[in-house]
Amino acid sequence: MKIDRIELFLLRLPYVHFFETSFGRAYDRTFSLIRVEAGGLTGWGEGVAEERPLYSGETTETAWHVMKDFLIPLIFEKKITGPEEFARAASVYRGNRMAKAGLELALWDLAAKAAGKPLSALLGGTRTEIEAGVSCGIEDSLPDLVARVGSYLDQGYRRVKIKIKPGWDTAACAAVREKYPDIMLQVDANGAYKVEDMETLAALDAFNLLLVEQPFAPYDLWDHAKLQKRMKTPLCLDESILSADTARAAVEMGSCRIVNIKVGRVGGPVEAVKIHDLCQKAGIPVWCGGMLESGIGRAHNLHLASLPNFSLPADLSASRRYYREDIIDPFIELSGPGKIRVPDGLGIGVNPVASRIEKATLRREEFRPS
Ligand code: OSB
Ligand code: MG
Repeated sequence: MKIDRIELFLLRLPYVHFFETSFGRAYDRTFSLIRVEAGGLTGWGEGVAEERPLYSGETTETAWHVMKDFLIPLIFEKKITGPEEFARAASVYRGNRMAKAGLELALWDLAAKAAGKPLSALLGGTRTEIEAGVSCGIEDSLPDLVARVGSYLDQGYRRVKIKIKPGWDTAACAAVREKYPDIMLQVDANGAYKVEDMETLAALDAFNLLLVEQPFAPYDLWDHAKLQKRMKTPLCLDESILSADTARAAVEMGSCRIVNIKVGRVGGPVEAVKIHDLCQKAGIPVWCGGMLESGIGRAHNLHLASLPNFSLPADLSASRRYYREDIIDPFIELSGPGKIRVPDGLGIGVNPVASRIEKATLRREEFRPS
């Protein structure tokens, strides 16, 4: 099915509550949407590159440039119609994984709609409901943090992740554990620590955490391996895992015992499924990470998280955890305590709402084959 038209949108949506990580505090999210049209069908993807190159080296502007000047021309010139063909062709370009992923996601939604199936069926999903978790940012005070964790538990979440950084780690864990000794709890440092901090990190063993996510810099597989030897809590890598090859290296080196998979970070679902399969063979559990996506990106994550080796709760929460006016209808809701149902309609199975997208759009551009 020939692609007739591709449209890029740059959006900004305000968060219901600020989100602070070791990178800093943010009050809203700037991201891109990708819309592809073929034979009367429409596929949607979301680009998770952020305004500033903090989590990754990509930004909304570099991703726009790479999509506009390299990847979209590639689709039209090579008459690409499907996501797997796109992933193969796009691999001639290095890096820029978030740009690649946004387009590949849109092509997956389109392919599933053309096949008359939910996306999960094309990816090899086996679950109809996934375990949902919530990611809690750094707060102004420890009582604020404990109160926020409490409000998420009241809403039905069963697994909580808290962001840590030097100076907001042991005390934050102690404060949450004192009030909630038995909840499923994990922490994420977004690479904020250095080798000199091994002692502080090893002390996190005292808090019965499910995992410690990305304590060191993305490139630093070696120090993660050294730390993992000293800790009984499993380390989990997020930023470090860019591909199936880096996942294999991390697993073989013992840099982690758990892997976080995000489609944006690894270049799209084709690579994400490879990582899932490789980890499954190696006995390494994976879970689906999030980038505070809008409903479109989150729906894609739900389909991916339905694969069998996604065996730990995801960073996937209901629409209202993130945005007052999510851009899909209906909103994503908890389907039971700590659970979200995988949409069973065609493709991603959620409907983008044109008026809400328009309201949040900063820029829009459309492309057609020449
Ligand atoms: O490191 O997992 C992360 C959000 C933006 C960038 C990086 C991360 C996150 C989250 C949010 O933790 C998880 C979610 O989408 O609920
Ligand atoms: Mg993370």
